Amino acid sequence: MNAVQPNAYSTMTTYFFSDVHLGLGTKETERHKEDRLLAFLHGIFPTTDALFIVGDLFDFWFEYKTVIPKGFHRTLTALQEFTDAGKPVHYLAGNHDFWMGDFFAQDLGMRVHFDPFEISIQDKRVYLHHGDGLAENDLGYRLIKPVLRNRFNIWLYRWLHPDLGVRLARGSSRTSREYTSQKHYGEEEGMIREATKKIREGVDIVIMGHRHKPNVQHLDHGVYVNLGDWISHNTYAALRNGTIELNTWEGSN
Ligand SMILES: [Mn+2]
Repeated sequence: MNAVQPNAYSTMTTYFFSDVHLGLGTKETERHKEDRLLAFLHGIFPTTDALFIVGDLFDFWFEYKTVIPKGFHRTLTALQEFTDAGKPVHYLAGNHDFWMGDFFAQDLGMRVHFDPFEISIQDKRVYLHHGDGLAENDLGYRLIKPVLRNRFNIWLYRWLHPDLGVRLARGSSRTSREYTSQKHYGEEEGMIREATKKIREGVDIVIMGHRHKPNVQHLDHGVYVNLGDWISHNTYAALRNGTIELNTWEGSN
């Protein structure tokens, strides 16, 4: 990597994306989606000073002490190029990929977060939350979330054969998506309410995903950004000189 020139530093950018849901569709669809993501990662690489994945990179991720799922090696390698080059990659778990083990931190050198967190970037207070669990009326999910994240349950699940475990999980991931899409849980309202609360506490920028609907909204003295997704929108946020914007990846930088 070239040394950063002092005058080039101002163009250095922090990027955010979420909800790629790798592994969601057919082999063909997923191949194309991963191609788009890789082109994006390759395109932003030179100007990236840090990269944030705001959840649901995978439609389902589960790892064992000695085994990780196949099919995603190109993305994993591309992300490792960032960390190898000294560009920090933060990965905040979403509701589809919170069963991460130590692979991302230990092998890929990423900074893994399992809970929403605040971080200071370019003198801005930035708050990151995947966006799940904020819906007012979704009591079912609020009750099940601690069960799914329970260490003992994860340990038990690990003893299923991976071919069986992954099949079960894919089925339930699909069922929960169909179930959720039929109901109105006030998800968006819950997210905006949480964003407003954070901004009133002094946060400048709130970034979420999960909704699969790109959105930028100014709330009080801050801004709320929903990152959209990489299933149909190919959207990402760029923070440059303290200003955040939501962009669509059009195939070049
Ligand atoms: Mn999600």
